[in-house]
Formats: sequence, C-alpha cells, structure tokens
Amino acid sequence: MTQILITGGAGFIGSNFIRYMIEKYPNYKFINLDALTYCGNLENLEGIEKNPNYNFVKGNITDKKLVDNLVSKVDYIVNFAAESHVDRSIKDPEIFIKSNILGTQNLLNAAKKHNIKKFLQVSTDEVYGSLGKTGYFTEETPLQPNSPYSATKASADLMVRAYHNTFNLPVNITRCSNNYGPYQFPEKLIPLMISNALKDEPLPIYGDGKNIRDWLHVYDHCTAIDLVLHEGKLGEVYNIGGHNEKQNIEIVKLILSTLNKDYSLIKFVNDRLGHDKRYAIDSNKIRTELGWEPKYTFETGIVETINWYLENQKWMNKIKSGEYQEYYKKMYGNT
Ligand code: NAD
Ligand code: TDX
Repeated sequence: MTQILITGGAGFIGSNFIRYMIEKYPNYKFINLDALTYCGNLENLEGIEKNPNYNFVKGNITDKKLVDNLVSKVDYIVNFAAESHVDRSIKDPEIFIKSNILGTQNLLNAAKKHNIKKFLQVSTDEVYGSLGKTGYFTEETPLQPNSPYSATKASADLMVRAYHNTFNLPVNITRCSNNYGPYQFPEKLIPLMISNALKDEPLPIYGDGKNIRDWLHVYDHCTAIDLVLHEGKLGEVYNIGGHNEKQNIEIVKLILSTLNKDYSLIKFVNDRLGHDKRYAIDSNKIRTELGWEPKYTFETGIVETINWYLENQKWMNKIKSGEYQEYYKKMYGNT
C-alpha cells in the first residue's frame, strides 16, 4: 500500500490536498505531520480524521528523530510545511529560516537515508523575483527572491536540487502562483478582504493597489501536485499557474461588488517593503509534458470562494478571535 507523508497538511493548501487525495486514492495511506503553528488548523480537516487511511502527527519538520521515524514508514513525501506569509517574514525572518530551510533539509536527509521514491517540494513563483510589465516566469528564469520569505523558499529549492544532483535523490519542485479557495488563513489578500467586507471594516490595500498577482484556485494546484507526484520526470521543476493576472485593486473591487458592499470601504495604506510588482507564470511545461489543465476560471472560482467564506463564518470568526487580533493591530494599526 502506498504511504505518503504530507507535511503542513493542516494549513490552507495542505488540507485541500489531503481532502483531494484521500478521496481519489482510497488505497493510499496518508500521514499528516504538522506543527500546528498560528495558521495550522485541524478544523480545516474536519471529517477526515475518521478516515482509516489518515493519521495526524503533531510535530515539527525540524525534529530529526520524529522525521526519521515517520519517513522510514513512507514511500513519498510532499512538503507543504512552511512559514508562508511575506509580511510576517519582513517583521521576523528567523522562524522562516528554521522552518523553510532547516526543516526542508531535515526532510531531505531522512528521504535520502530511507530511499524514498519521491520528494516533492511545494514551492512558489516568488522565488523568481518580480516581473516588469511584460514577460513570464519559466522554469529557466533565474532565482531572484526579494523578500525574506521568498529567499528561504529559494534556499530550500536549491537544497532540493543539490540532493538530486549530489545524491541522486528522486525529487520534483513545483512553483505555483498565488492560490485562493476554501480554508485560507485571513492574513492573505482574498480571505482578509472577504472577511473585512462582511464586517463592514476597512479593506487595507498596499501602495496604489496596482501590483499584479497570477491567481489559481487551490483545487487546480492540488491536481497539478498529484500529477507531478505520479508522473513528473525526476529532478525537474514544474511551474503551475492559471494565466489569471489581476491587479490587487481589481480583486478587491470584485469582492466588494459580489458582496454588494461599497467601494468606500477601500483604504489605501503604506506599501509593503520591497513589494514585488508583478508575478506571471508560464505553465506550458506542465501542460504539454503532463497534460495538466486547470478546471476553474477565475470568474467561477472567486464566486464559489466568496460563497464558501459566507457559509463558513464560524470557521473564520474562531480564527479571528485568537492571537490574530494582536497580529492585525501590529500590521494595520487602527485601520
Ligand atoms: P499555510 O501557512 O496556510 O500552512 C502552512 C502549514 O505548515 C501550517 O499548517 C503550519 O502549521 C505548518 N508548519 C509551518 N511550519 C512548520 C514546521 N516547522 N513543521 C511542521 N509544520 C509546520 O500555507 P499555505 O498557503 O497552505 O502554503 C503551503 C505551501 O505552499 C508553503 O510551502 C508555501 O510556500 C507554498 N505556496 C503557497 C502559495 C499560496 O498562494 N498560499 C503559493 C505557492 C506556494
Ligand atoms: O492587506 C493586504 N493588502 C494588500 O494590498 C495584504 C495581506 C496583501 N496585499 C497585497 C500584497 C500582494 O501584492 O495583495 C497581494 C497578495 O498578497 P498576499 O496574499 O500576502 O500574497 P503574496 O505576498 O503575493 O504571497 C502569496 O503568494 C505566493 C502567498 O502568501 C505565498 O505563500 C505564496 O508563495
């Protein structure tokens, strides 16, 4: 029976991935290793805990003994575990170095020792840096990370590459654009804006709101990772993106109009330090080599997502009642 270790499975993308895989592969066993940091939330996996093919372990990917023990039991590793928020990395980069770089290296060591069939590193388009008005990130674009977050993700990618080239470790790296969808922590643009709009609170937009991100529904990210895990050529990098470039201001206006709220809720605030101007992914390689196609258009995905947050306000309110309030004050003051 195929056994997969999924790290960071209580976060946004990891929990969506577990839900997707457990239904698609009833003959696989899954171990979810997650430290349950501020954004790890077992409520993202409600219902899944009863599945006999699912096993949750609370622990840190930097824990050598624990990781060695878990990796000895599995065939595959999919590494989602990371500190994932750019703004937090600007305020306090150290934990990013520990979790994103040292944690990945610890997993790689265990993968090498136990002859894992494949190590899949879930990375990001942010490792490529920022684009001007034109052009796309391809897998050959040089790594030029600009934030502490993306610098740690790029470092981890380079370690994964090194373990492949030096030790012949079977690996893949996926680099995806911005995800949106259910169970996203409300520090990220889309859930933050939906949740503030629902409460008639100001919607803080950094700078002029004209920075561009390339948005992909989390479901389509999951199908791409599944494909790379099973069919990706060893040692290769695959970019994942849906050709959905939008300015932040367009997204925020769309959320407000879908919720029948007034644009006067928009509040322009100080820009993010080192704010990358534009991301856009060329996903030709995964489309032509592996036949991946996204299911969602942005127009259908965003409406479905807004409805999910409308129907799951209890989930959101619980998150926002904890340490989140301190974080919000620190980030946005009295916005
Ligand atoms: P998230 O912050 O929602 O979840 C991260 C999860 O990892 C949490 O459950 C957290 O508890 C866990 N975690 C953090 N540090 C850990 C550690 N040291 N040991 C064990 N568990 C730990 O993040 P996400 O948005 O779901 O992103 C998942 C992965 O995908 C990350 O590696 C991120 O860099 C990458 N990624 C995210 C996006 C995006 O748009 N969100 C896009 C491309 C790539
Ligand atoms: O309050 C806000 N106001 C605002 O204008 C927030 C939280 C964000 N923004 C802007 C900054 C970005 O231009 O919106 C854009 C998106 O911001 P985030 O949701 O923080 O995402 P981003 O910084 O683009 O990074 C995301 O995509 C790549 C994820 O957080 C990363 O984990 C992933 O690797």
